[in-house]
Amino acid sequence: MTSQFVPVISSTGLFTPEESISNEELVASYNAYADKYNAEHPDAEPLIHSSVEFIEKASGIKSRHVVDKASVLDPDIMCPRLEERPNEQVSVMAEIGVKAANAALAAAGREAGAVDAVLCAASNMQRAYPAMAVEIQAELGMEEGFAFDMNVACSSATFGIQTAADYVRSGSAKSVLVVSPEITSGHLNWRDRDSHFIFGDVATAVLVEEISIAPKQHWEILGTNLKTQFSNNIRNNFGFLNRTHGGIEQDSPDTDKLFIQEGRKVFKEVVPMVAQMILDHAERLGLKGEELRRLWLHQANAGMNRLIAQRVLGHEASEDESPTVLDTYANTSSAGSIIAFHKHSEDLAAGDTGLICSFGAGYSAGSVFVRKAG
Ligand code: CO8
Repeated sequence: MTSQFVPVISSTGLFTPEESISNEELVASYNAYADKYNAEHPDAEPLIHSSVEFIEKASGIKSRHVVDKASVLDPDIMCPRLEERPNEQVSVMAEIGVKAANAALAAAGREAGAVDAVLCAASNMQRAYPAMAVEIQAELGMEEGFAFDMNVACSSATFGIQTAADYVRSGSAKSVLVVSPEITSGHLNWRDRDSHFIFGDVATAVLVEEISIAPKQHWEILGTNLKTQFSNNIRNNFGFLNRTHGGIEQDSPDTDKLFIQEGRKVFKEVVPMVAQMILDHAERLGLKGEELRRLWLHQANAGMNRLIAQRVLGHEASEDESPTVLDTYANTSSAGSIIAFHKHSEDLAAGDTGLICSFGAGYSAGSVFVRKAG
């Protein structure tokens, strides 16, 4: 039986930190660290320099936004330094999440008081509890409703969109904010040559609402689909039980309590898995790949997106068909496909169909087919 309640995307919001690090600046910092390490550890395996050319060719990334540039680039620190805040002050992740949420609310002309639920869907949470989502709910001034955190790594936002759409379909909410603050610079090992270039900081928000209250300019949600399949190839073993193991060295260059991955394996395994998932989902919805006007894919690697888009569309995708924001944002985990959608969707015409798709650790993947109303 189909529901009488129809979920749509009313609007999106984006918050971008002001500071940005170019590949040139990043590589100079890493190389200074490597030179210092090699001088201080003459008997150890020497660290090899990183390279601007490699980073751009292997990933498509040219720069990334961060919340604290100076400390990340300081070869003696190589980690953002954010002052601990008292409990009475809003946490930094909730703060940037609220900025993105307010942008989404303003775009839809919606008062926060009319929102029923906030899902904070991100790869890393500020703390175990109270939930960031509840803090965001309070900061927005919502006196009613409910909020909770959910983490599906890079796929958090699409998992959040399906969860929000299901709440709307079931009648338990009419207006749901999916907020994705990502301070990935906090969990990136800036001393690891293989991955120091990959991530950036940002926050996004998606407002999912019942069609009867949505603005005229909205996106129909034609269908959502989620998939998970266990893999050890992308891990972050940071957790509350770390202290029970004895001795944590958060700043150690070989720590697995920060982001680690087998990037090659991820590339090879995730491309076919995601392309097939999209095609199967499209078929179930009676859609053909070549009918899709635009793909807003997860922003991890330009080469991955090129291959996935080609398999889905049946031809090499143009920048117009599969836009990238990797060059200036890098991988922002769950926020990537939402940034692409936010920045590259206004020009589409009523009736155009597109796909928001994320993939990442877990493995996890989510597809959301949308059609512009109007
Ligand atoms: N500079 C110069 N050379 C380098 C560098 C560098 N920085 N790094 C590696 N190289 C060299 C290697 O040493 C190697 O040399 P050789 O051939 O002589 O051995 C050569 O370059 C090739 O190395 P790789 O095989 O590693 O390079 P790839 O071409 O595979 O590119 C990538 C590496 C870019 C990492 C690529 O594999 C990739 O993008 N893979 C997919 C990654 C991906 O999608 N990951 C998903 C992660 S997102 C997620 O879900 C996690 C969420 C958590 C986010 C929060 C944490 C911060």
